[in-house]
Amino acid sequence: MSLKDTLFSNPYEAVGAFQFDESVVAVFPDMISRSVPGYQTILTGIGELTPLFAQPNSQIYDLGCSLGAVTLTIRRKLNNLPCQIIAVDNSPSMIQRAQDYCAAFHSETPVQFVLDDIANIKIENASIVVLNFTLQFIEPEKRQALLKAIYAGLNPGGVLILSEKIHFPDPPIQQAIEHLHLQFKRANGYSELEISQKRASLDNVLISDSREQHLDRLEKAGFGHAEVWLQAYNFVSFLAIKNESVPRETTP
Ligand code: GEK
Repeated sequence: MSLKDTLFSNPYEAVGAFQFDESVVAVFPDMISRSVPGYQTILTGIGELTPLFAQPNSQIYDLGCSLGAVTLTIRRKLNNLPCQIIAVDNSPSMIQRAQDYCAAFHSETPVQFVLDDIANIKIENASIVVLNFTLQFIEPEKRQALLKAIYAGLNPGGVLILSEKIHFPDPPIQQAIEHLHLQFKRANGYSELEISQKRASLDNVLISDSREQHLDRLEKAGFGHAEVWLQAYNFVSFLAIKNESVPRETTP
């Protein structure tokens, strides 16, 4: 049972930079579902996409796995297709808790939990790679290289599912959609104090891009197909597919 997120309910003199530490881990499921519109629908969608793209004897990566929600969803939908899941997070408390959660559900699919920075992970023989709200925490200048490495490690026909908080270049649109997100948080019981302290804490930690920047980066990484498959206010999920290998032309 996840505890209620009350991390920012008391006034702080100075709000520190957000960290994925033990206090966050304890309230994480409650925090993410009350803060990220569309989170559950994205998990459901990732589950539905799994049988379409998982390839037998390939690897599936959940990068920035937190408590392993994506890993568990994918594992359920693999239906014992022989694959290995690699779940990575650089927060020791997250990885520890993810391992405990995962062990509570029986499955034939092996999951390897790795405590490391995703920049150090070699992606290989991959059919599905998921970055579910993780890229936004990576330094912007390192994002393109990470997507390139993911593209290189995907098998032909493999996919990257990338979910992110985005911003909009047009200020009136940004303001209106930001308002919708604020209303979502208020409706989920967050006070004005909690909202403003959390925002200050995430400042310079969560650095968002626009939809266009993401699509441009995916194209530059090599993906032949990329599109938004779900958007809830300023939260989107992209599906990017690596082209099937085309048969080499035979010389007549
Ligand atoms: C979910 N995917 O529930 N290397 C590894 N992990 C990192 C790094 C990094 N460089 N930077 C941040 N993280 C999950 C939700 S949460 C999203 C993902 C959120 C990890 C960080 O420790 C945290 O667990 C996760 O990325 C981001 O579907 O809290 O908004």
